Amino acid sequence: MAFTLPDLPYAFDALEPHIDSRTMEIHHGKHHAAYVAKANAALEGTKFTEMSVDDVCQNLSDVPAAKRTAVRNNAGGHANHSLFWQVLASPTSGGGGEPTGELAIAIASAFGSLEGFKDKFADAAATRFGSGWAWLCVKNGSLVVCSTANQDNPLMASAIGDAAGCGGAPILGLDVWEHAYYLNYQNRRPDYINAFWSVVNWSKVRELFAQAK
Ligand code: MN3
Repeated sequence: MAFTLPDLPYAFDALEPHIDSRTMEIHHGKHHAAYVAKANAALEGTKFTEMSVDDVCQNLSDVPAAKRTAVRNNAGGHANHSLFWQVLASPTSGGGGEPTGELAIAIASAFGSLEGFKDKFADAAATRFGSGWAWLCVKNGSLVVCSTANQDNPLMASAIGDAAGCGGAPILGLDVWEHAYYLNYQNRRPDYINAFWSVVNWSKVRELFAQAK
């Protein structure tokens, strides 16, 4: 089965004023849709169309060499954006606030405090040169922060090594490509990163943490 563009789990304007409606519309309907179409084109006629996109990323080294770069970029883009939409929520529907439960305990254990985690994650996002992502991952049962370039992600680690960041399982991601924020924030990436905390869907991150552990 070919990949399909997942619906956004909220309206385009749900994340206003932190992430604007027009950005969401273009980001989901044009950028993410293009990754899906190009991943499908690259994988057409291969066994990889039977896998989940996360499994394709984890098995990237098995993809025929001639297709691997296209799959890295576009299956990566599909996987990354599919996670990204899920870990965001409207501030009026549970977005923002603080993590709870075992996730809160694990964050305090790994980073000293929630603020310690936010500083580390924001630093990874701000210092990623050019386009890429910041991640919170579960690795060997613990939480780690890393970042990757372009549409790479930590699931690709066995195929692309250090370029995949920490090699853990991502449970929170932040897109720092300019297409994710430029309409509203122009060159002010730190302002976008700061606004992100107002729309994080911590209950979803908590669920992904429980699955990944
Ligand atoms: Mn993007």
